[in-house]
Amino acid sequence: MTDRTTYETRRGEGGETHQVTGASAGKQGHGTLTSNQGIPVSDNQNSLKSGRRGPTLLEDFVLREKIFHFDHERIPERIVHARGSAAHGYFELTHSLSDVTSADLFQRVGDKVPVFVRFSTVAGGAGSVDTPRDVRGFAVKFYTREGNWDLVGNNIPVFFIQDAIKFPDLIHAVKMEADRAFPQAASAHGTFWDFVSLMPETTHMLMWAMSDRAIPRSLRTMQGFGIHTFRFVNSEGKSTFVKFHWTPKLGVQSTVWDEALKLQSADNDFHRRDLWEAIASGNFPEWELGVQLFDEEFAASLPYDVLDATKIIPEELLPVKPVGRLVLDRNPDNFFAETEQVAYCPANIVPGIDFTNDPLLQGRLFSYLDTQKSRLGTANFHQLPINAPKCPMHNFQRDGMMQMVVPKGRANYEPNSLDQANEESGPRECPATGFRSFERQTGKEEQGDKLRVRAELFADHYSQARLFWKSLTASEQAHVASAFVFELSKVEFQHVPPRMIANLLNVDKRLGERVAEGLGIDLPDANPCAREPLELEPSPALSIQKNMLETLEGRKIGILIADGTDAAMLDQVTAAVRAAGATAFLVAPKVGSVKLSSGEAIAADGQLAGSPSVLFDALAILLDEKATKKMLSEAAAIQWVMDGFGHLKAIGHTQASLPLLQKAGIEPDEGITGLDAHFLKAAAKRFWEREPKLRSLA
Ligand code: HDD
Repeated sequence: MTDRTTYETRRGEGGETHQVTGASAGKQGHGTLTSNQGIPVSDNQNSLKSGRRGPTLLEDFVLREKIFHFDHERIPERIVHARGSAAHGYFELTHSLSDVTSADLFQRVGDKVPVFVRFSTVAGGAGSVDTPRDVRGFAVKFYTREGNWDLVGNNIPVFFIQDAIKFPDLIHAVKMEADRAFPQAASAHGTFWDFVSLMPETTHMLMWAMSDRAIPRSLRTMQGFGIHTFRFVNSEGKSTFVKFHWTPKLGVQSTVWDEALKLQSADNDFHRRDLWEAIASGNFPEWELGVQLFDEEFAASLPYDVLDATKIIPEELLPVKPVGRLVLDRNPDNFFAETEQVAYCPANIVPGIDFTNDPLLQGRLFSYLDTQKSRLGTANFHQLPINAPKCPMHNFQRDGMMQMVVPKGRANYEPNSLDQANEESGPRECPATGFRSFERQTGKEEQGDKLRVRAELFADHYSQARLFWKSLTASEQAHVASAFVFELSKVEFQHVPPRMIANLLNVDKRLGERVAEGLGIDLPDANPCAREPLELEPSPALSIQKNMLETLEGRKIGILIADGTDAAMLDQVTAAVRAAGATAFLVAPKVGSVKLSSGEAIAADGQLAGSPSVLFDALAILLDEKATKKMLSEAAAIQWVMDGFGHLKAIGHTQASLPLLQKAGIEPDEGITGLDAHFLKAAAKRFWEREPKLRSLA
């Protein structure tokens, strides 16, 4: 809506400004509904008709404009990463990197730059669920004083393929199948496994994608990675290789597979809602940015290629140096204008940062700019508020569809000799501060004949897949093996699972055997390796379970109450949960009113059937004897407890609620507690050791 009292029109060469003033300007204030032309609307309920029961008239411009605009509300969704959620925030520098980069945002400790961060799934459409097994995008736009820098990464530090030329094939294979348009948001289908089993370079990433990393509990508990090796360049022009890592303050947390599946029906928007609510309630999600810095000599000493995006550098070998914090403190004002229209591009870099020859990165530098033209429809997409730099921007690019800027003056070319004093001649390049590509003295490998080849060490497809496998706990390994079984069990091409297992045998013999046993098929021979795998040292930093933070901060505790619940105990439990930094969410059979033991009636936060226990990190059951008896014939209550137990969560309960636990088949263990301090400690954990008693894993 246009505020007509301040609306300005610009006219003529001189660009004088005319304000709409006078008595008529004030007639419609902020509250008046208008058309897009600013014409006040008298009736927004009825179209214009000829007679009471007659036809609608073509002259009804109010109706036509409204429907015309509605018809064009959607833009093409992203070909990948279509489903996403985003937030505003800032990046604050905690350690200066001025020795290795001239990038302005890395100079002065305490400096903050605004950011917009979008998290996403990869395979599903914009309306798909939040919790499929999938890689998560982690894209950060830094609005620095020297222009926008986009670090467009994922929550897994490696990628499926080594060369961008394979990206369309990978994405075609993983998305819903071409003829039938299913499955939505799932890699568990024939074409995906057909493709990846033919591409041994995907093996390392598949190990991660089948691990618990691909079923995060919250966007707030994911790591992020820049993946490629980038370059820093300092003020002397010296280059240092760099890999970027985001580490969540709350630690990395994931779900159990059965929980992720059930979350899909419990709440399609589980991650989106969680991010939104955390920010809205002032619990701002936070990550630490860390860098791994190294030189050419170190790179040459590694048995793998740092230009190969299917490889990591273990942090035990090259520590991650903390440099700053990312805080998300503001939800978007409008999902479409910001989250949908934000256009990231790995080619957006600032002076002091540069690319390497990673062939996957090089292909990305073209793809993102290109896709924005098709999504946002015009080369002027950079003018959208969410994409525009927050520093001054001047050049001689002009016109194009949807030009929002009204450039002044005659100079739209350069060089020109128009009057500089009046700034009529426009901006000029600046050799001293402008972006300069790093001038590397290229070696034999980096120049020469035109070749469609890959560098030699790229042929090692299994060493790091094995390293990852060896770094996991037994429970995490069982999850990986079971995920392979689950996914391959959905593949109807009989010849594909054996071929995949033949690759897995090169990672670890037992892994291959376990997947074959889980599927109930014969064990194939291992695939021949292009390069024999190396025995690399495990990296404990890669395990979630080994590094999980035992904290209640940022978690959500589901508290089951009903008529008769002890008021004092409820007070005590909710106060303790809140004091520990978690949210207490009251679940009751009737949401409107629960009559506590004190006679006080309170409202619950959620109704039992609509608030399954998958939504919570730990459960507390505060039922008295009478309520427990009622719940024994309430499927939702039994399922609530059974799932909480099955998803390896702590359950604190009153003595009177014990029969409900028994009915749910729960055998007490360390995670089943009273409602005392022990519960708070248990609620900060998952009880992995419970799992083998509950389900057979591969
Ligand atoms: Fe990509 C979107 C991450 C390889 C082509 N990619 C996209 C997004 C993320 C990534 C997080 C969503 C950004 C947002 O929230 O809007 N992509 C990656 C990572 C890769 C990667 C970490 C490998 C290390 N991507 C990659 C390749 C190509 C693309 C090799 C093509 C050659 N990616 C695109 C794209 C998208 C995209 C088609 C879709 C929407 C968009 O760019 O803006 O251009």
